[in-house]
Amino acid sequence: MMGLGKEKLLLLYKQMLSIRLFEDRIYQLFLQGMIPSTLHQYQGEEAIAVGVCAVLNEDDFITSTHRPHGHAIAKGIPMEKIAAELFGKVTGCCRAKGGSMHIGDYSVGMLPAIAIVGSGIPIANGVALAFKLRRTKQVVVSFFGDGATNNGSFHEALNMGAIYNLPVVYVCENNFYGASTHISKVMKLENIADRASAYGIPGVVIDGMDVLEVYKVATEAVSRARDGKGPTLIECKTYRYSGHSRSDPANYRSKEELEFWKSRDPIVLFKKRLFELNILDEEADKQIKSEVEREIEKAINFAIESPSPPLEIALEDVYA
Ligand SMILES: Cc1ncc(C[n+]2csc(CCOP(=O)(O)OP(=O)(O)O)c2C)c(N)n1
Ligand SMILES: [Mg+2]
Repeated sequence: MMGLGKEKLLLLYKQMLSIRLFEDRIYQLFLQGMIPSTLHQYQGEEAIAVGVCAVLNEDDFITSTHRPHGHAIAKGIPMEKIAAELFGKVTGCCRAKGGSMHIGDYSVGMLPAIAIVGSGIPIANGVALAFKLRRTKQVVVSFFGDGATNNGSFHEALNMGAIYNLPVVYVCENNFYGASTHISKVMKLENIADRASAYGIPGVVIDGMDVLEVYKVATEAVSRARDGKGPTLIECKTYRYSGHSRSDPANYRSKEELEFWKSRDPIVLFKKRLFELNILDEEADKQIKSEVEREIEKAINFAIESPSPPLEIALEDVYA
């Protein structure tokens, strides 16, 4: 299966499940008032973060958005550090200075997430330019939404990435909405990937619900970037099951639309595939699920028991 062994396939499955169950559990805790501020959740989009990050080395970097929990888990930030950050605890990956929308950890190659829509793309270029000048062979992946591709920053960044042949891959998570606005109201193109041709780089449309397809296309794009051949734009068609943020009931979309996408759930589809390949059965599936649940509970307990940040650190990490 695309050079992927049984262990790696099961790891992809476990990571997708970790993101789904982590997000579901975090939502419950949010409803209990245990998490300050709002959340932008990743349920439904798991195959993208997992399929792409599975191709990357630990010292490759990603940039993320206001919807970063899935990217963080897939890039390898321990769930303890993510949960603690969400709870505003000093043991969080940004020592409680980031919160949900700024999750990141340099030690595993994730820049603190950038919630200004579209702004992560030029920043990814900057990191990629540094890698290029240092000749390190590291690659950067920039994740962003469909909405971000209507920002000037997207267009400037793609042009610049193209002309400098930067080692960067642009991954668009097209979930068809920017907040409450359907994509058809803000874009005449059917495929965002078509925009790549304006900058002379490859643009590919893929099924963002199929983790193996994501993995395959990301493998090609990352190799291309690593070999100095420049960027690729990958458009992943996907859907977010939640509203835009947790204060959004998503009344602007139909039940049928949501049901359609849920019938193509990335985890269910991949589970079916693994069953067919005799890599997974009900027993093993149960085991993986309970292992994931245990890890999540451990992470949440760690977050709850961790101390709040001391006042003294408020002025640390501040440039003057
Ligand atoms: C420059 C800028 N404009 C507006 C916002 C408010 N805002 C936050 S997320 C969002 C929608 C982004 O949609 P998309 O890029 O498709 O990402 P998705 O939420 O669908 O993952 C908006 C308008 C912002 N954070 N930054
Ligand atoms: Mg969107």
